[in-house]
Amino acid sequence: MTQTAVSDASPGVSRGPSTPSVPGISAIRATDPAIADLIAKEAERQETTLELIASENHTSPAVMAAMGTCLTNKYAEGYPGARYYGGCEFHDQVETFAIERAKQMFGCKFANVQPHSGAQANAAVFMACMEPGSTFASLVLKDGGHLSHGMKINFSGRYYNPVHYPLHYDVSHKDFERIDYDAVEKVVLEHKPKMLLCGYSAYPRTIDFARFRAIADKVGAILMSDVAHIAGLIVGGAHPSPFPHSHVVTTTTHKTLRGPRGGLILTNDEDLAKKIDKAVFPGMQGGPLMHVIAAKAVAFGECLRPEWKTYSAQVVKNAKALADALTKLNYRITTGGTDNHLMLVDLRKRSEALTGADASKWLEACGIISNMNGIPSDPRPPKVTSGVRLGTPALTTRGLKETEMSAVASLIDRALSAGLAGEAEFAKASAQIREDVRRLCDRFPLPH
Ligand code: DSN
Repeated sequence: MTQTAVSDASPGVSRGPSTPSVPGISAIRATDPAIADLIAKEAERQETTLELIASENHTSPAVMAAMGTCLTNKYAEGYPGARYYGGCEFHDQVETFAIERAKQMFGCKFANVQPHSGAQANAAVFMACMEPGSTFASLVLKDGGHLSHGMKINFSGRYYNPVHYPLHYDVSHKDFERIDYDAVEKVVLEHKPKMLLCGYSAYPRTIDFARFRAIADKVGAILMSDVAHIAGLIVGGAHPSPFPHSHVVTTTTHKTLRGPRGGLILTNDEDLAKKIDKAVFPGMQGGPLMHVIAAKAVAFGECLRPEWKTYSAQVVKNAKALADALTKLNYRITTGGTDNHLMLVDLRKRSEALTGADASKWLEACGIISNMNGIPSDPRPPKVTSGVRLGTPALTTRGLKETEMSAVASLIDRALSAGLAGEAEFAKASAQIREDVRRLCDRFPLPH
C-alpha cells in the first residue's frame, strides 16, 4: 500500500503545500485502501496543478463536508412539508434553507434545488414548458452551446425540434464571433419556437437578456436562460442578471457558484414554478440527493457573503488579464477577448499545426489542466479542434491575481512551444515547467 502525506485534518487547518487534507480519509482507508489511495492521489493532483477548465472550481471544506454526511442515507421524495417518506423533519429544513438562499441570491420568487445536474434541470424545464416535438431556438453546441440545447443524440434533439441561431461569422464584422441578435430575431420570427434558449458553455461575452426577451415576446416564446457558466458572476454582480427578463433560469451549482455538483431552477412565475416542481419530481427524478442539497445550502450561504462580490469581480479581472497576456504571446482569443470567466484560444495564430488535442495533452503533462474546444467555424473535428477553452474561477479561488495571470500565460506558452519543438525537446523542457507550476501552486494552497 502506497503511503501518502494525506490524513484527516481539523477543519480550517492548512496542511501546507502539497499535503492536501482529505477529511474522513482514514475511515475510507480502513475499509477500502485502494479507493482511499486514489482519492489521496486526486487531492494531490488538484493541489499541485493549475485548474483552468472553465466549468470547474474548488469548493470550500464546508461544502465538501456537507456532502459526506448522514443526509445521504435518507429518501425524501416530494418537497418540504409534502414528502412521501417519514423522518424528513430536518431534511425539510435543510431544503428550505437551500431554496430561500437560492431565491435571495438571484432575487427571484421560486427555486427548485433538487435537479441532480444542469442537464437534468434543463430536461425538467423542457418537460414543464413544451410538448414532445415542440420547436425551440438555441445556439448550436459547436458555436458554444450545450449538448442539452438540442444536440441530435441528446434528449433535447431527439424528443424536441431544435432550430439554431448563428453568431457573426464574418471576420470583418465588428461583432465577429458574437451572437448575431438580428439573426436570432429572424430565426425566431421564421420558426415561432415555443421556447427561446440563451446561455452557453463556451461564450466569452456578456449576454443581453433584455434583447433576448424582446425577441421572445415577438412570438410569445418562453425565454429560458441557462446560466450554468456565469451564475456565480451574476450573484456577485459581475454579469447582468437574467431576471427580470427570463421566464425561467437554470444553472449548475458547481461551476462559478463553487458548490457541489448539481442543478438549480429559478423563476418568478408561480404557474411555471408548479409545473417545474412536477417535472423535476416525479417527472424526471425520484429521491432528491439530500446531502448534496445540504451542500448547496452551504455554498449558497457563502455566495451571499459580501466577499463573494470581490471573488466574482476578481474572476473576471483575471480572465481579462490572462486573455491579454496570451494575446501578447501571439495567441488569438476569439471575439478579441472576454467579458466573463472564460476565453477560447484559437491556437492557429501561434502555429497552424497546433491543435486543441495536442495543446491540452502537452499542457496537462506540465500540470496545466484545460480542455480542447472547437472555435466558431472550426474546420477541425470535435476530438481534434483548433482551440482550447480556459477559465479563471478555480485559480481565483486559490488566490491568484492579475500578476500571476501573466505567469500562467507564460507557463502555457512555454509548454506549447516545447510541444511544438518535438518529443525530445518536450521531454527536456516539460519537467522544469511542471516544477515551476508546482511552485506556483505551493504559493497558493487550496482552501483547507
Ligand atoms: N460540460 C460542461 C462544461 O464543461 O462547460 C457544461 O455542462
